[in-house]
Amino acid sequence: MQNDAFSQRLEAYANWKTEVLDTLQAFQKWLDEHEMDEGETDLRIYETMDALRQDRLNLAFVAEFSRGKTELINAIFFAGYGCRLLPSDAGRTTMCPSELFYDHRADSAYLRLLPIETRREDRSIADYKNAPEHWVTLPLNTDSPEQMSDTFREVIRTKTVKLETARELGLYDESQDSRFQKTGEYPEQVEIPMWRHALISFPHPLLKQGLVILDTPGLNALGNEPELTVSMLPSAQAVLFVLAADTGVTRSDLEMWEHHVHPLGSQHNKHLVVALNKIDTLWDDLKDDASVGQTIDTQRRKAAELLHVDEEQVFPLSALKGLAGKIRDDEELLARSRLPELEGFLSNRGAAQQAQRAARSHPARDRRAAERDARHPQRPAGPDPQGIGEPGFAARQEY
Ligand SMILES: Nc1nc2c(ncn2[C@@H]2O[C@H](COP(=O)(O)OP(=O)(O)OP(=O)(O)O)[C@@H](O)[C@H]2O)c(=O)[nH]1
Ligand SMILES: [Mg+2]
Repeated sequence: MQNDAFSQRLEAYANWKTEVLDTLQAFQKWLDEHEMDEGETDLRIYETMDALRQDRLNLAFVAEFSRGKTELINAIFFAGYGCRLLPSDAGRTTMCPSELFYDHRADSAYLRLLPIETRREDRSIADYKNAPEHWVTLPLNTDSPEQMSDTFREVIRTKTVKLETARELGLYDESQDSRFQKTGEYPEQVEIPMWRHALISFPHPLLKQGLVILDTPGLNALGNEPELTVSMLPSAQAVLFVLAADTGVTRSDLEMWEHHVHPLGSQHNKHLVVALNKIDTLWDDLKDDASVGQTIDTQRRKAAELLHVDEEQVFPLSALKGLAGKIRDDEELLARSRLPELEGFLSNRGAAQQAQRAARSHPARDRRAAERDARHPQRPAGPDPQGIGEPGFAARQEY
């Protein structure tokens, strides 16, 4: 993973956090030794340390199906495992939103799946996260990338149910059924996802440092699971919208961008990045590099115009070749995939945003802490010795 600019920056940020935490701890000890510790100062230090420990970077991948979201996640984050870790296939693949993070409280890595039938209950995914008994837990053997990639295939599982059942679960809509639109006939059986949500915890260095990745399924997912658009995406610091160079910007890409993604930038002030994936489909042995480059530039300009974003926000790349380049240690292929350009951008923005957020969060917390101090003069329970507070299953989870 030595080529991975993103992991290097995130690691640098994690090291910076550790240094600040050590300094704060030393400062507190010094105050104690000199009997200068006052309740308010003590609490301020505690809150600052807590804010640093809880700080997470949420990165969401959103796009129509088959644009290469999952392949891009594999290429940016998991090439170090030497294989395609998350399932990425032709057609509709990822069937439920999948969150990847590191659960510091769990003894070992796991994949937890929320059955699709929970859609019958009027209960949010966030609420279910506090009720582990409703999830199916599968262990992940982190020593075996093959076993992990096999287990991850659960997130693409579907099952066939009667039309009634699909309707009850809110998973059949005749206006979206092209066969019904053509023939006017309802199907007897409908294929639906097996799971509603997946939580994946494993000790990848980036996830350990507080990165949370959200992979979303393409087709209809944003309409089917309102929690995605209402809370999960708005709580991400950055949203990566993926287009494919072989299809260009289609009508459904545009619809998704205009209804679900672009508003996140304007209303929630999220950082939006566009990946123009699959540029390898434009590579042509009969053309020289310069004219292939021109074709890619034209696609990039058109995509930027249609989405009304700056051209610099659109990153032409090939996730497939980037992944292959990293796995095979082929520097030339990796450079040609242009994946490092996106990684460089993400690492600069990601680390900068985290540092800003951590710094910004202190004054308000300090005020709250001081108020609490006045009400309850005793010090709260000591900080989490593990270092990074609660993980995905805990009440702290921001989604
Ligand atoms: N040629 C080429 N194919 C790619 C690239 N990235 C992904 N693909 C292929 O495109 C198909 C879809 O990729 P996925 O990663 O499953 O796409 P997705 O956006 O996650 O799709 P859903 O999970 O269905 O929403 C797979 O066959 C990938 O191998 C790329 O850069 N170049
Ligand atoms: Mg996918």
